[in-house]
Amino acid sequence: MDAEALGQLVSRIAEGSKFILVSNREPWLHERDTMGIKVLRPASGMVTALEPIIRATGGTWIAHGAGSADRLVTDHKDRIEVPPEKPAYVLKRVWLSKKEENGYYYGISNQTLWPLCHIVYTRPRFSREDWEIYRRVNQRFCDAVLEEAGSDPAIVFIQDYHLALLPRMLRTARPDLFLIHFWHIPWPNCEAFRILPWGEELLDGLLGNDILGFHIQYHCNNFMDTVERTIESRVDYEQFRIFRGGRPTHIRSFPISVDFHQIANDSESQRTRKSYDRIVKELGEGVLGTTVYAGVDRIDYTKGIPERVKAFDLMLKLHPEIHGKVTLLQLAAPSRTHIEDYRDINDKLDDLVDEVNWRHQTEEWTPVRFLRGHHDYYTVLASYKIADILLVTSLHDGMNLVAKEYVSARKKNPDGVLLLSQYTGASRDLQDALLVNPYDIEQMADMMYASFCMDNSERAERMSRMIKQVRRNTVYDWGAKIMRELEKILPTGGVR
Ligand code: ADQ
Repeated sequence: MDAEALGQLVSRIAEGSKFILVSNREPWLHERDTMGIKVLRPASGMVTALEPIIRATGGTWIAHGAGSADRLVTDHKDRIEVPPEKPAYVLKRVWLSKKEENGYYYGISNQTLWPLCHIVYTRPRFSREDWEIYRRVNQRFCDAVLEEAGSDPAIVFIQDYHLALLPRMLRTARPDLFLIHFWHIPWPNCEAFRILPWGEELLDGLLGNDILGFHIQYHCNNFMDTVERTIESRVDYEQFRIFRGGRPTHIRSFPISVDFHQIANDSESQRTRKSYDRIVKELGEGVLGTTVYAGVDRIDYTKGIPERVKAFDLMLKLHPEIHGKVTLLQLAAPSRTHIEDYRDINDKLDDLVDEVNWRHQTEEWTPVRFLRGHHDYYTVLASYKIADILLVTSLHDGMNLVAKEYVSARKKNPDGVLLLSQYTGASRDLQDALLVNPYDIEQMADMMYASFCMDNSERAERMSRMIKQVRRNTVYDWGAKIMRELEKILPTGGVR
């Protein structure tokens, strides 16, 4: 399945009705800078996955306009055509006040639902005022979708935990719409979920959907159990659907992926080569003579970044013979820095990296190189080329696209080891990775050392099998699987 085939599939299924994608995060931000206005792509797994699909299908993407120059470039209906270099779809922006952004995005989305669903021992915060704002903002998104749909039939594809109440709002206003929702983060077990004071309202919101998707079956099972124990409904375990108010919501797993061929090609491009040379220059040529362990993450307490630095430190303590022969390169994009837990982990990481470097470094060798920042796409690809071993050590992660991007970037040269947390959705798909429990620092240090020692043929065999896996299951296959599921539940004759 490629972009074109997916585009054709969606057009056939949608039969001329509108295709509307809704998410909190916008795929392109316009920011003011000293030179005028610059356009940015956010570091977000959700955007990375969805952009190729909407490019293929056309339609409208509705999202929060968060850039400082966003209003300057949109028309009177808050719309702009994107991507900037080759417009393929419309971006419609929803404007939020600072107070709304605080209550809805920094409050409920990222201090309540994010920690509640990830279960990494960061306590969720509950504020009734924020919940009211969350509800109001969901209504704003609802208004924007209704305006965009007009009176036409439409398929609305909703993203993530920021918009849990939107499906019920849309279902009430327009019972004829087809609603699909993809939840990009884990769904917790019922015991973890039941502390949410607004659990019933949230579930009712999600049960407005026709299809609700998660990355893995385990999250589907958790969702079914949560509904059964929390809210009045009929839960059908045989067909994995839930009836509330007559119409069923189909619960399905759709493991997300990446644009394999695009990443494989771009990894061999001149721009990636240039970024590669720039990183090597910045780090010093000497780094290429070492085995490079790399991490590429948003700085988030779920990603297990301090844990991997500690494991690297322990490996150096246990194996002095590899001093000077290994480097840990971490690309780390600051994220959600208005939230205290995120500021804490930033500070903690600085201290930890200083401490580890202080303990082991010599005049010629700095073991940990920490490149803080939102790096551009080609720099991320270049870091995959540099990485002999890629570290994905999330404490919990819905899928984790970084793991699949690394594998794609290795197509031309099937070499390199993927060390992967067993608590990522990706660990179900990439069985040739070395799986680790990131809470167990000692085991992780052992596995890091085992990666260092792995012989060439085993590395190549494992990587080749993972390349095959990702090539057969790209983001277009993910989109197609969702669309085929929609086709199954449509009345004969399509959306109309
Ligand atoms: P995220 O938590 O954002 O996604 P992930 O899937 O790893 O996590 O995607 C991160 C994206 O940002 C990747 O495309 C990566 O290349 C990019 N990125 C990371 N660090 C960067 C940096 N320093 N500079 C620039 N770019 C960087 C959420 C869920 C995941 C799920 C995705 C998609 O938490 O579990 O896989 O959505 O569903």
